[in-house]
Amino acid sequence: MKPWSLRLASFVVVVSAALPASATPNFPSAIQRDLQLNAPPQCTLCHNNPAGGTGTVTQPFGMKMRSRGLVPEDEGSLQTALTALQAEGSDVDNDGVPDIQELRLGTDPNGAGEETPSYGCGSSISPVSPRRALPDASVILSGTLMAIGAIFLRRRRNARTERAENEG
Ligand SMILES: [Ca+2]
Repeated sequence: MKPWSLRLASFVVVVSAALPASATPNFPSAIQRDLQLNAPPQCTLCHNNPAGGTGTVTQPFGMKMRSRGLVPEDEGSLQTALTALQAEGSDVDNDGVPDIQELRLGTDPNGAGEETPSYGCGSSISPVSPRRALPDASVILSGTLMAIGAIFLRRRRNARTERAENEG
């Protein structure tokens, strides 16, 4: 039987793996750099929520980028997909203004609103929803599990030390 600390470590690894992945954090700044935008686009350019995660790329622009080879965590695939959309003049909201041009103009290529807010992943410019500025639940849960694990390991070590002192 495995020591309980190994079982705890396994549990933390399994729970962490099961948590939803966040949006690829470098993509907004990479898009800003590649298209020479004044500010990085929000994660909701591609994801259906500001925190992102697996299965949340449901925005038309994000789906189009994926159809042109975009994969998470791969800036090369991001550049390839942006180049493809620009070359084909993609216009996912069919308003006559190509997606890449909309990004440069600061408008939302998905047609959802007047403009793309100019802040990165997880940020919020709306003072009415301050909870968006909080870390996402997976970060809080992972941190809590690690803290609990550290407390248990310390208690076990202290108990061993105490036992050794009593015996010796
Ligand atoms: Ca458009």
